Amino acid sequence: MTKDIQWKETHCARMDHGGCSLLVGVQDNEIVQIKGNPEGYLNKGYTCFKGRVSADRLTHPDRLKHPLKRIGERGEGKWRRISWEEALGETAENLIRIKEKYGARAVGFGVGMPKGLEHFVQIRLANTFGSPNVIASQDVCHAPREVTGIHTCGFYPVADLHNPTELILLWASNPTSTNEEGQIASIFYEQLKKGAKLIVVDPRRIDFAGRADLWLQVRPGTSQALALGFINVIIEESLYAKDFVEKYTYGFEDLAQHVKAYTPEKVADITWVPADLIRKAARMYANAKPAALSWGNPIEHNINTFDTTRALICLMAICGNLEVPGGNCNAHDPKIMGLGPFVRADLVPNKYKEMISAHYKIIPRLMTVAPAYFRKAVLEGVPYPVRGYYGMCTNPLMTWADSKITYEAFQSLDFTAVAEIFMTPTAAMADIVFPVAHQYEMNDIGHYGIGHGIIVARPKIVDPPEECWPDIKIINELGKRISPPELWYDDFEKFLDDVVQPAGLTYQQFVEKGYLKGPDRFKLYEGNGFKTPTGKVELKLSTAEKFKLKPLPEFTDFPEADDPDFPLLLTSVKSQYFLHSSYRWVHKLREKRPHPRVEMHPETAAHYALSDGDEIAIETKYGKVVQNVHITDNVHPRVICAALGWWFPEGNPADQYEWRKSNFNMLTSIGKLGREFGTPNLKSLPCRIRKI
Ligand SMILES: Nc1nc2c(c(=O)[nH]1)N[C@H]1C(S)=C(S)[C@@H](COP(=O)(O)OP(=O)(O)OC[C@H]3O[C@@H](n4cnc5c(=O)[nH]c(N)nc54)[C@H](O)[C@@H]3O)O[C@H]1N2
Ligand SMILES: Nc1nc2c(c(=O)[nH]1)N[C@H]1C(S)=C(S)[C@@H](COP(=O)(O)OP(=O)(O)OC[C@H]3O[C@@H](n4cnc5c(=O)[nH]c(N)nc54)[C@H](O)[C@@H]3O)O[C@H]1N2
Ligand code: SF4
Ligand SMILES: [Mo]
Repeated sequence: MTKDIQWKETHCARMDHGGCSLLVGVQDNEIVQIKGNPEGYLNKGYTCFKGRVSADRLTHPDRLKHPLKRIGERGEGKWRRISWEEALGETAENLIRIKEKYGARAVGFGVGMPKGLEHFVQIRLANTFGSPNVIASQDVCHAPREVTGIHTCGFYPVADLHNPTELILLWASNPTSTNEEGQIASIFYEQLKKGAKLIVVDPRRIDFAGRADLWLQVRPGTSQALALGFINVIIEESLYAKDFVEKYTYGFEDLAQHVKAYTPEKVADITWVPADLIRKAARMYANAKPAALSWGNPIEHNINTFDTTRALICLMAICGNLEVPGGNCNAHDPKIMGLGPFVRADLVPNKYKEMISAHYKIIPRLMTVAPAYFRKAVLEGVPYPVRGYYGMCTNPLMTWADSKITYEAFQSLDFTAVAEIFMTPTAAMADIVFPVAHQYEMNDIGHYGIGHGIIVARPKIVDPPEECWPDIKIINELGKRISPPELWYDDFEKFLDDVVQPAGLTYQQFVEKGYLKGPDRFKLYEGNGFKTPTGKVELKLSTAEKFKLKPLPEFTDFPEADDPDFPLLLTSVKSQYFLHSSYRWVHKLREKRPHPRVEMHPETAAHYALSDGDEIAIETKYGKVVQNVHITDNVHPRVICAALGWWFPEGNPADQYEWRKSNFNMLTSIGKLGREFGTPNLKSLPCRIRKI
């Protein structure tokens, strides 16, 4: 007899940044239904399709269920099942051998999009092993916003959508697909219902553009010019917050002088946004008190990301929107363990000087190594040899720019271990593959270290397959073998207790609460100033000379020069049905989007005589891929928008599942990088297309 459905509470994860509180129906150790929890702090009952089918990740017959050792060539798809003891032992032996020969820094510890607490336990592993090299996609994901924020105003300014706002300026973000920064789309709808105005800056007509008061269809890769145009209008028309600017900013006169060059007419030429619309939008933003600027990922997807994030923070500041309710705030953490002690940063005190990227004089405060620099170290030995890698929660062959170089780097490494839920093109190149327990199968904490002032409980709901271990357990056991064992726990779940211990809670007590949020604190600057060298918001950076940074944000050129041989501009968006390169193997998701599709305007399609569904080759200077045409007037006739992260789990294992065929990062290059973060151009790439 089957038992009644039991409903358990947890938070969604590993499908985007996560955050929806869920009610999960369980019968006989199997999840039978998932629905939104009306009490959820971030989502208030909302869920998306992929959240509702997320339990299908657990039951796929081809899921990895045993540790594997490669027996064929790298990427040939030949494996032998081994025991955990053997998998951990062999990994430890190899990493220690590399350490003995080249030093601890010759091993890179890889993480992907922060998915859960294991992200930080992995950083701890790098530290206990003694390696300064944590390899992360931060160069294209949030570090530019966070670190530029710290340099400009002393904190990472997050849109406060939990307090009433008069206007949301949604800049390069598509919450109905991505819930960027864990700000669930429902929270935007609520603000709009209560009368907030909306301006959308996006080259595509996203869902929210339909609801917006203004939509600025910006040319990809020109956001910093547009932001400087806004600032020009706001200063020229004297719409800025004079009292705040006078008391709390540094370098206003320099900025004012500097932006004179960015007239709406000039900016219109660069950005394709008509001058009148720039004026109108700038006035609307400046006159709304308060206004929240909710920014997205593409501002970090080109070599000019430092200028872009700087310009946007200057815009928030001169309109007096920093640290006010409904503006852009410093989200204070609840009483939880700080990241530094949790990852044992003290064990590698000279990390910033010793990490690979130190060689490239990156911006201070960026503590992970950009994938571009990691691969140069592997392939060229610059600034020193790097020969080993342990990665989890990441699929670099698909998600790092310049996939051909990624392939070469993974071919060249002496040893690679990967922890995964499913065999991927990257895992296929590993020497050892660890099978992991997944969301719903382990206790976890979400949003730790994300900078939004909240952590959410993700308690275990069902048991994992027998040999699938949570990443934290794998790291804990590996840690005991490759670093001083006393730095690790008998019971790996102690790491969960550690995080909430300062709040006087055990993990189980935290689960009862569901989430912990820090205090709302506004206008702390009135007493303390800003945490910058001048104590003010640095519109002009006082440390520019010392750190060799640009004092003022500027537009110098397009990320890549126009090229008549490549007449179209290529950009991309994240699919609402997948997370980057993940889950093409989940049938209910794949049914929604069976093929990689590239959006193009009807005029463009007509020009190339293309119809919906046609296979086309998309080519940049760097490579070529195949995707299927999807005709829509949501995009500009000169812009095409391709799909990311595509490989084919049903494809030939001996060919690493056709990882080249439709993979967007075959079209990108690491030949040109932004100096501050090591960011490559992922968007705004000149391209051409042809029918196959
Ligand atoms: N061209 C281009 N490149 C991009 C982007 C872009 O917009 N354009 N976006 C960039 C951004 S913002 C990011 S954050 C990165 C993301 O890059 P990645 O983090 O590398 O990509 P994902 O597909 O999110 O995750 C990779 C793997 O994690 C595995 N996984 C999921 N859950 C778990 C788990 O619990 N444990 C373990 N061990 N593995 C798990 C999945 O199966 C998947 O294979 O990509 C970046 N790359
Ligand atoms: N479903 C789903 N959700 C996700 C993810 C996922 O892969 N899938 N990834 C997660 C991660 S790690 C991240 S970082 C976030 C990212 O979340 P978002 O920032 O929302 O993601 P994107 O889809 O990269 O881009 C958002 C919007 O920017 C527009 N855009 C593209 N190029 C440009 C440009 O040059 N200028 C401007 N102004 N806009 C541009 C796109 O048209 C798109 O509508 O999403 C998270 N959530
Ligand atoms: S919006 Fe994100 S957190 Fe919410 S259900 Fe969907 S995938 Fe999960
Ligand atoms: Mo990201």
